[in-house]
Amino acid sequence: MPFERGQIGMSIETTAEKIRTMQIRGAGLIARQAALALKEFALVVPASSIEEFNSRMAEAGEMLLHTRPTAVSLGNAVRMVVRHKESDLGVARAAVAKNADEFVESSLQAVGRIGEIGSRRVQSGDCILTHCNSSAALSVIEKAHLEGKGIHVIATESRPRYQGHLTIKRLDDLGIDAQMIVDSAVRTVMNEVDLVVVGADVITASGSLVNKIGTSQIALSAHEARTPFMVAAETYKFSPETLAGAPVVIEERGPEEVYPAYRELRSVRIRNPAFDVTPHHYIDVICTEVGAIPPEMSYLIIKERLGWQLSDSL
Ligand code: RI2
Repeated sequence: MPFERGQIGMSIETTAEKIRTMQIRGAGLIARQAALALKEFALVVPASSIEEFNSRMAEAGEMLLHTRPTAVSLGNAVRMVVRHKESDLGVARAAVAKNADEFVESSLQAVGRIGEIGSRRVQSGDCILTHCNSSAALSVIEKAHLEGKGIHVIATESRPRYQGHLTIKRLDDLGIDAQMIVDSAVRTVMNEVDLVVVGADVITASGSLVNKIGTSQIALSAHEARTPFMVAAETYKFSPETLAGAPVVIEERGPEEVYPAYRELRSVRIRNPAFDVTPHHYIDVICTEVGAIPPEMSYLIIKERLGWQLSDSL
């Protein structure tokens, strides 16, 4: 019998709720926190057989997956953590815990490595525009700053949740020369920008980018101004499901985030799509922990790094 709400394990429910309400946010961080919640759950969940254990783990994974429907990082993390070939219950618990620790460690290393790889493309004195709050994009910016490149940064505020405030706080802590603009000022400043660097929630098999709402407008503006557009993304943000052409679900969040008095409206509906799609031909390079690739090579990441074949997605 499946677990009822309240029984699935505090770590899973609490983590799921924090991810849903964005107290924990950012595609990489939610994946790491989900992995740690699965580890905790695997070590304590009551199970009398390996089959029962596997089915409990699958249920817990499902609960985490449904919190942020767009984030493929969650799906990839859950798959990597719950996968094991053990038949002994105790050994299986330990295997899942080890998978989780390895995922977290490799995820953190990936963010650092992306900084090193991405910063090679930053020139001295560059003005970098970034959107929302991406630890991978900030890793590139931080590394370029630490290398003494004398960069400056323009950060968007990123309505409706103002993740740009987190970005400018980090830039300020690092002592990086930066400015914040409203999202609609991007085109006005684009001629001052040498490089756009953004993070990713999903990279599709064709190399298109799903990222915070507003990213595609920035890419269009960069394209018009001939400004290079870089994506910083760990390989677990590439979507195997898109190999078979599965569409990426774009999360629509509540109207209160955009217009708190929405209940007073009679004929107007507030829409709040959280992400948008930037076609691959607006992207110059995707910096991953295994190297910088043109977006058109995304299929190879899914095949060789994530181990998916076309036949897996039939
Ligand atoms: P890192 C965020 O989503 C932003 O869209 C950001 O670009 C992306 O996750 C990647 O973030 P949200 O959780 O993993 O704010 O690079 O909706 O930190």
